Amino acid sequence: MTNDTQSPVQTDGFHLLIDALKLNDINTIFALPGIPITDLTRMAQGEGMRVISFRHEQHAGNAAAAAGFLTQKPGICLTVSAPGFLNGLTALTNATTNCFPMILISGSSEREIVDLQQGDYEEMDQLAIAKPLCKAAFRVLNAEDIGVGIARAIRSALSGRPGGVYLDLPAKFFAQTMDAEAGKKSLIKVVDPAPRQIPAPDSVQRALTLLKGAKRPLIILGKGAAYAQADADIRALVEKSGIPYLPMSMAKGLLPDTHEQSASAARSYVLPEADVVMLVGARLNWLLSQGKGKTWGGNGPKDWADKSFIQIDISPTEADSNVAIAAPLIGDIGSCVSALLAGMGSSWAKAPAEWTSAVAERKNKNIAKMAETLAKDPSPMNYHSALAVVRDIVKANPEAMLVNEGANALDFTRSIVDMYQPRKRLDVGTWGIMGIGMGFSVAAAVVTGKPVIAIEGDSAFGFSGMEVETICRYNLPVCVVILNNNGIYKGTDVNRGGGADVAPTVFVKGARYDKMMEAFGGVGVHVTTPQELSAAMKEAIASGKPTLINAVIDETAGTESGRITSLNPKTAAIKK
Ligand code: OXT
Ligand code: ADP
Ligand code: MG
Repeated sequence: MTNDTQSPVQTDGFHLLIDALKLNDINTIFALPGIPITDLTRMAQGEGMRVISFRHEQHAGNAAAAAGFLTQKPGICLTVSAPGFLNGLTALTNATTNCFPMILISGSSEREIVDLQQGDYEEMDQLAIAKPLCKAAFRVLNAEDIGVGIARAIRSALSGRPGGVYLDLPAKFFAQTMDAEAGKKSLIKVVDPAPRQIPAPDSVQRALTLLKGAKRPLIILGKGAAYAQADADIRALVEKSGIPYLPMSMAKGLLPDTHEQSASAARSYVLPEADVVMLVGARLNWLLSQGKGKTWGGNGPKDWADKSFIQIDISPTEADSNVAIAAPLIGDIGSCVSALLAGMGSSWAKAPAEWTSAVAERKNKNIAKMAETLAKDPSPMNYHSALAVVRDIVKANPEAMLVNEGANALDFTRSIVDMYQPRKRLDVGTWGIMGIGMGFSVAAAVVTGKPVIAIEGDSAFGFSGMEVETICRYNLPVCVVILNNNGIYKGTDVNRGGGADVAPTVFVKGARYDKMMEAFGGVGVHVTTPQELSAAMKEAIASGKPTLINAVIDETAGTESGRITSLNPKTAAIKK
């Protein structure tokens, strides 16, 4: 029905939302349908968007987060109210923690009923719950406001430090109608959503002066540097300065891990020895021992090491969060790095040879030691002999995406498998969270179209394992390798009470995860040797078929919590 003042053509909340996303070049939605967004998923698909439908919202959310990291556009996750929203919230919060841009759009119950707590279907004050857990949260009540709502969500997710944004859409919004022409006019194409932030010239000079005087400089590249897509300039900065660099896990491949200036294999040497450390998109959080203590050459865990930091970051409040930052360089990484390069001029002296050759000596020793270990072929297969295979496969397929989670399965993969190209490695990130595996894999395949290799601990895989159905449904080129040691960390723990239950960290022995993939029409392979693993991985990559390789490894091989054993609280002196 139309009245005199309306044009005959009407639109509604559903279509305006879809149009607002498409207008901003967002063409993929990671979703799980249900009331009140079922029709939205159908219509979005009908309007030419890619709608990837998941089995659990956390994985749809993780996929959106990974898509955001890879593309510098906010990934979209769409969920139903209360329980669906809550399932997606972990991913939204994790994305915010990781500084990945995403938007969680959730249907919600009617405001009037929620606010009076009258018991609506899936009633929950979702906006209030989301607010402290993400970067920004908005609600749109009227169809005519969705253009502004999407624009604000995009700007909030992308500008400054990227992060997760929540957009609350009560059920009534979707069916609201309005004049189509007026609706079209109400939409906003966001101009320059992540404006460059040019560093102040004096802060560039301060950083250069510090670098120039350094005897033992070190560069640490973090996942912010990978996100920034300033790959050529970052490489130029490293090479022009001649400074050894350490990539954090998701910055691996920004320069090939085989680069002569990579100090990965000399980590425990360069951190305490360096006198000037330049952080590029990396925070001094737990992964870097907060910049203090023995890791950095200090005496006790709280002892500030005797060194100066330069920190390149887009967030002006990041500096001094843990230790004093002598030269904060605030701006976007692309602008900061190019300003440094310009300031270095053509006669910049490379890092002192005494330092670089000392680093090289340590590093080569460690690499030789690692090569010896990798050359062994023990029976049963262990992390090293299995990952030596993965290392070769990734070397032969440098464009492949690598997803990685677990404890030992994570830590050994990080140090054994070299990466050759930027943004090819996705992992547990700042929280060390399990459950990103299949969601990240789906996004990696959908966004890049390249083969995906997911190296998973058997526990880690369990958090998102049901999404192998999603992988099969969309026929994605994902090869999941489960390093199966029958449990969390290892499979040999015992029940200390002597009862019939197995220990809390132990799983069903000899589990056949490969059968899960077969159940949905994918390829399942059970392997026990490196030769079998190699053949199965090669076949998976060549065929592009969804594949799950159950790689049985020595159940005694792992250590508690992998490389972060020291973070486990120690028992007090109470012994039975
Ligand atoms: O210099 P040194 O001599 O020290 O040597 C270092 C390098 O120099 C050297 N290296 C090399 N050598 C030779 N060649 C090369 N190329 C080379 N590269 C490096 O190797 C060593 C190590 O180098 P690295 O790794 O760089 O150095 P380091 O000191 O380890 O770095 C410190 C860190 C902190 C940066 C690093 O360790 C790191 O990034 N760690 C991340 C750890 C992490 O996030 N772990 C995940 C969480 S563990 C735990 O929480 C788990 N849970 C609980 C749980 C979680 N997380 N989430 C949720 C939602 N619920 C519960 C669970 C359930 S893990 C887990 C499951 C575990 O079981 P699985 O079955 O899945 O896995 P398995 O363990 O396999 O059974
Ligand atoms: P890692 O875990 O790899 O050490 P972190 O997640 O701790 O990395 O740090 C990433 C940092 O990068 C964050 O402090 C974030 O503010 C910053 N960052 C993200 N994107 C940019 C960008 N485009 N320019 C500058 N800094 C950025
Ligand atoms: Mg395990």
